Amino acid sequence: MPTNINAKDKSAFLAIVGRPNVGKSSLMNRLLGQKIAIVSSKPQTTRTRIMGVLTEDADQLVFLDTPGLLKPHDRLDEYMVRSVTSSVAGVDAALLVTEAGAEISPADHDLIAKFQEMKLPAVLCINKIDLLQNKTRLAPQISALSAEYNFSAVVPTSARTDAGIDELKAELKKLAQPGGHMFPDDTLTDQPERVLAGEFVREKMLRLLDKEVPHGVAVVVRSLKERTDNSCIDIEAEIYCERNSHKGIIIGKGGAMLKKIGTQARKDLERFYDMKVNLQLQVMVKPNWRNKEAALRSFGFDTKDLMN
Ligand SMILES: Nc1nc2c(ncn2[C@@H]2O[C@H](COP(=O)(O)OP(=O)(O)OP(=O)(O)O)[C@@H](O)[C@H]2O)c(=O)[nH]1
Ligand SMILES: [Mg+2]
Repeated sequence: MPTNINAKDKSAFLAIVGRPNVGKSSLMNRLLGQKIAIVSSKPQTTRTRIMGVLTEDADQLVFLDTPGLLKPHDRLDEYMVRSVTSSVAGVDAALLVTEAGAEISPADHDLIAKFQEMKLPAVLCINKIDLLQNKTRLAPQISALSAEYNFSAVVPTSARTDAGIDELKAELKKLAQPGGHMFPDDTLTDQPERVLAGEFVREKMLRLLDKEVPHGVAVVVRSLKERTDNSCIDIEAEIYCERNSHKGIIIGKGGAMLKKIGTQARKDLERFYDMKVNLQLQVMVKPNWRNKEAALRSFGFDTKDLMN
C-alpha cells in the first residue's frame, strides 16, 4: 500500500542483478549517497537481498541489491540464488550490471532470459569504465548486449569515480510509475540495525583475510544499545567461523587481527551513526554451518526460500 498519496508521486521497485563482483553494491551505495551495502574485492560479498530507498522530490526508487549470480555449491549459495530469482520476480524493472571490457557471461544470459520471459523493463549498466584502458572496446560490448535484449537504456558508469551515476539515476527515474511512494520518504533501508552492524564487521574480514576464511564467516550482533546519556553505542557481536584453524587466523597473533577488524568496523559504524561506538567481538566455531538449515536460520538467512 502506498504510504503517501500525492498525485505527482511516482515510484519503482528495481532489482540490481549481475555476476559477482561487478559493483552492484557499490552502485547502490553511490545512487543512495550512503553506504548501506558492504563492498569487497572478493566475489560473493553480498549474501542477502538488501533494500535501499532513494526518495528525491516526487520520485522514489526502491533498489534491491542482490547476491552475484553463481552456481550453487552449498545451502547458503542456494539461498543466495533464490534471493536473486525471487527479487527479479517481484520488481517493476531490473538494473543489469556488467563490467566494462568483459564478455557476456552465462549469468548475464540467464538473467536476460528471465527478463525476456517476464517482459521486464531493464536498464543495462556497464560499470568500472575507469579501468578500461581502451575506450573503443565499449561500443562493441554495448552492441553485443543490446542485440540480446531491448534495454530501455544503456549507461556506462564508474562507481569508483562517480562517472555516469547521475545519468543512471535519471534513466531509472524514467521507470517510476504514478501511484504514490511505497515507503515513508525518510526510509533508507530495510536492514535492521543489528544486521547492518554485523555486515560492517563481515566486510572487514572479507578485506583483511584470505579467500577461504571470510567466506565461511557469519556475524551475529547479540546486542546494540545506545547509552542513556547518548554518549556512545555499545555493540556486542559474535563471529562464527567453520574451523578452529580459522578462529586462530581471525584472532591473529596476540589478538592483532581481531583488533584490526574491530577498529576498522568501529570507524565505519561511527561514521554511519555519527556517534562513538564501543564494539566487542567474540570468535566462535560452528563447523559446516553453511549447510545446516538451523544454523542458517539462526544467522538470519530466511531458509523458507529454500523449501519451494
Ligand atoms: N575500479 C573500479 N572498481 C569498482 C567499481 N565499482 C566497484 N568496484 C570494486 O569492485 C569490487 C566489487 O564491488 P561490489 O560492489 O562488492 O560488487 P558486487 O557486484 O556487489 O559483488 P557481490 O556482492 O560479490 O556480487 C570492490 O572491490 C569495489 O571497490 C568501479 O566503478 N571501478
Ligand atoms: Mg554486492
